[in-house]
Amino acid sequence: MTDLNQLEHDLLSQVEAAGDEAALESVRVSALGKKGSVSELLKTLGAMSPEERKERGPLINGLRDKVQGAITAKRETLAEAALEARLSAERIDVTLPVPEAPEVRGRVHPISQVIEELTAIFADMGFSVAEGPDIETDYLNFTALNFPEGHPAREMHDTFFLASDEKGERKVLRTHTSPVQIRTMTSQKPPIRVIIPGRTYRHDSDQTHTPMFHQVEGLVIDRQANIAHMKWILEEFCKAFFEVEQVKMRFRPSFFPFTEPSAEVDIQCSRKGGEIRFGEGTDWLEILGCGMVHSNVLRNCGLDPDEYQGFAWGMGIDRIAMLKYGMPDLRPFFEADVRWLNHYGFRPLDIPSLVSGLTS
Ligand code: 2NL
Repeated sequence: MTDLNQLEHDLLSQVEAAGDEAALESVRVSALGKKGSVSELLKTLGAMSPEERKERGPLINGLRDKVQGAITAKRETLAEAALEARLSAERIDVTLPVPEAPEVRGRVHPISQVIEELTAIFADMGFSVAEGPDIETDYLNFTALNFPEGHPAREMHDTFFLASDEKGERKVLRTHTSPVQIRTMTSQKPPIRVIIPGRTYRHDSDQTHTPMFHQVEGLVIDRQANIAHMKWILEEFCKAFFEVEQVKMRFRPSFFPFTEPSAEVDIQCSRKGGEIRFGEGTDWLEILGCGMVHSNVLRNCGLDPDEYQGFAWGMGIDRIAMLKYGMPDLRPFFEADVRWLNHYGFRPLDIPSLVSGLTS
């Protein structure tokens, strides 16, 4: 029976050579499937004489059993090998340290933190937050704010000028956030209570100036909004922001084109031992500028100065962040050094609020 022996030898070596379950399955189909080589042999038994069947039957059935057995054994071997491979590929060392989750490892930049704090304080007083583009028209950045055409104040701002647009209008990187107040006054009806935090740009760079810096401005417009309201709001803000019970403030007469009268505001502080403390001491520190909105600005926004008045103020966010958190140098704010951020940054899940505390 050399043909049967040959077939057995071929099939068993094919089973042995099968490298994976799919290859093994195709060997099984080619031998034991409906049209498989062994199945075809089994079909021939029906047409045989009883004697021949008696002789060939056990041989062919034996071949089938042998091939079936070899396939079953090989399948187990392959399954074990696959499991072994998976176990070693997915091996983990449970003794390694657990990496910290991003919300644990990450830090919030002090500027973002201070913006969150400002927003929490002014939101509590009924203010909303407005934002606008960094690139503004010359009109919104200067003209609408009562800077006369060709006035040196435009140059004083160390403006970054951009190419004119298709209508020939000169564009600038905004030198303050005030254009957003103009946008607010022309698009909303009073009463207006809004703060505008954002990036601002001036061509200036030294130990205390960076070409990009952050400002927050506030604006209140109503029929009777007056200086007393402004002083109260600014005092409440300073107490909440510097987290002290009392602050003394000093309003010095000043000049801005967009306010009349205008003032610069100092808060009392002590500088004992090189550390600034607010609400005590005999020194003064300038923290903001403010004033009653100029009637020309109101008119430029379509508001009748006989019907509406209001006040506005502006301060440098980077500066008040440095003061509050005792950071001596402005430049690392924008150097993206993770060591600095790890030291001065804030935990992302400690969200500032007046209820839980600004800085927990
Ligand atoms: C400062 C001074 C100030 C304003 C900003 C303002 C805006 C409009 C109308 C009137 Cl639309 N005023 N803003 C007013 C006074 C001062 O900023 O020293 N900032 C760093």
